[in-house]
Amino acid sequence: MNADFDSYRLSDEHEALREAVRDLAENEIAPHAADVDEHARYPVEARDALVKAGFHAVHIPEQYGGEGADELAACIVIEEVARVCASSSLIPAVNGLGSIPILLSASEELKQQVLPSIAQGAGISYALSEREAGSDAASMRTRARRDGDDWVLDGTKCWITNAGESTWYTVMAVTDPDKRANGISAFVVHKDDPGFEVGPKERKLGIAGSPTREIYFQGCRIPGDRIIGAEGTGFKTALATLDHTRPTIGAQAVGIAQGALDAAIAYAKDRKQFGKAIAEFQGLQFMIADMAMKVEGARQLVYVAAARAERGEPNLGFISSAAKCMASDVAMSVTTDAVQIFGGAGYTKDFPVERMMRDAKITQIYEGTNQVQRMVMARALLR
Ligand code: COS
Repeated sequence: MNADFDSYRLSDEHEALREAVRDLAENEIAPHAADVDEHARYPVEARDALVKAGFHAVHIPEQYGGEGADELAACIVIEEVARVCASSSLIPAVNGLGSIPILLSASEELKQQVLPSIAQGAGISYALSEREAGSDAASMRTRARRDGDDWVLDGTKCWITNAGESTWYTVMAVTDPDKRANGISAFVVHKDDPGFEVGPKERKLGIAGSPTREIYFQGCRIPGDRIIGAEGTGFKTALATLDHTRPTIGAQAVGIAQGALDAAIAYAKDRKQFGKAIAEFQGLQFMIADMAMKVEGARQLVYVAAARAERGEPNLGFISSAAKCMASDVAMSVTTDAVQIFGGAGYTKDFPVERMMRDAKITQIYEGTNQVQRMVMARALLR
């Protein structure tokens, strides 16, 4: 583990980016958040606004037509969108998750094939999990076999965020079943490739606006050059990707928590009981102080993790898992407290905090459950 916590500094550009994304989020995303959740519909308004402003995938390098922003900037975008609508924040988050394997390990030709289209607004999903291979991702069964110059994929992936909306899918599949993790390779599949299909939408507790589906490969044939890196390196690429993206889930969690905190503060100042604003009661003041303290602590850890990932430091496992784990636990606790501060009103759909509480829950589960994060941290500490 690297003990160098000499951290990060937000530049004027980062602050300007935050201001611009917050403005867009409040004006163009927030007004639709409740409706997106209520009807479990894809947030097209958010997608269009994010693509138009170039905030849908800021991490794509300039040479592929992207913004070339650093990992801190990507976190700021996700955080600010999540502050008003967690479902919408999955657009930049999943575009990162799907494309980072390509950025880390793909040939220049494959980068040229895929990344410019992401920069222009096409979505890309990440397909690692299967029904029987969740935390134990290396036990996956989806197979890829060579056939002439092509690869042919067979199997089913599940929990695929934004499946059905994405144009591209980064897919991990077994190429050599005798080698377990070292017999897994990564591929890029296009939605129109023959033998590729998406399943029905899962019905979920939260992030209802972001479709989650199974995806099916039935003799799905893709050109040979769509393999990411060398055969057998796909699992390492998948885990190295998570080292970079777990901080972004931390950022999403921080954003959800900040949204709930902001709503709770406004409500506590407005709501009167016993002849005064409930914010004047010390019991609530202490709750609000604790919530803000946790959110700020989580934010700092997320930014440090993102800055270290950006610097390409080795052994990112500890810090990126710590950031994701801590921030998502904070999001769950802060959103639950926000509902408490709203009292009965907080339990209704008239206010956003119940949605934020439901949305927060997934951040403790996806991109590795918080139990897996603790496993990763413990391994790094005890190595
Ligand atoms: N980066 C690159 N390579 C890594 C790595 C990392 N962060 N962590 C491990 N590896 C390598 C290992 O060195 C090993 O290679 P060698 O055999 O050549 O040494 C290989 O990858 C397999 O690693 P390991 O044996 O540790 O794999 P496990 O099967 O024990 O799984 C966990 C490790 C549990 C950490 C992993 O499966 C995991 O993160 N699971 C959760 C999956 C997840 O997050 N799912 C959510 C999907 S995205 S929504």
